[in-house]
Amino acid sequence: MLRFDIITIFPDFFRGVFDFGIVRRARAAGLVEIAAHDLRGWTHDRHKVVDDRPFGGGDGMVLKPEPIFEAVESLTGQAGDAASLRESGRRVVLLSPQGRSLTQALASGLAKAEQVVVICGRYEGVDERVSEQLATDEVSIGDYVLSGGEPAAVVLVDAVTRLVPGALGSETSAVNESFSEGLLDFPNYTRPVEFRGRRVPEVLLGGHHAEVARWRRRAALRKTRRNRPDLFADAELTEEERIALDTEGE
Ligand code: 6GU
Repeated sequence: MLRFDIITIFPDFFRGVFDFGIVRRARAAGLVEIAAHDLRGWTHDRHKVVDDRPFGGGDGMVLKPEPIFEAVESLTGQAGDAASLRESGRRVVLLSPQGRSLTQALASGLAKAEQVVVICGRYEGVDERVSEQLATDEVSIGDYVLSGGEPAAVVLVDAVTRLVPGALGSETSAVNESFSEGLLDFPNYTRPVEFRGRRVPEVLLGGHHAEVARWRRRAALRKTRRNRPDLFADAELTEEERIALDTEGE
């Protein structure tokens, strides 16, 4: 059982979001447990203050370290220290635009943990000692700015949960999908064969498995070259595939 504990100033943001699809099923099956916690619950003053002005000046407010350290310590039952947290099979993920990118490989590592504590930062910032001392991972979900880590937490929990063994069910496997081979998925078609003047590629209608596999591989390569040149640069192509793509152009 993998337990997610999300620390946020907006716990209501998460009401209902984990009640659908694979995440719902994984929860129902007891594969994962997900709880959202109000950071203000770990303050000690009357006004439940969680932020303060940045030293050195500047706009915006910075999340204070004390409530965040206390939250992590109470949710993990151990000292707030990244090295010892990691040793006990726990991960503490600080979500921030300054993090390293969330990848399938990182999600896969997190899926092997006992507990993942997720700290939702605010875009103005989080006291850097959280990153220095408490977080085992500082993670961003992409090169754009969110107002807070909450949408990123939903993304992370989804990406990790579907990699927990049993979450996808027996019929599907996370092994053959986008990124598992460093390429985008091949395109899919379903009925009708002709829709608004556009036909499904003939090869897919024939039932020649080897031909279908070859077409899918080339289509995935073409699509990756067009939409994700960064991924395409690292793809390993056979000589035949290189020639096929070059002669097809695009
Ligand atoms: Cl994790 N947080 C914020 N505030 N913005 C982001 C992000 C995270 N990932 C991409 N943009």
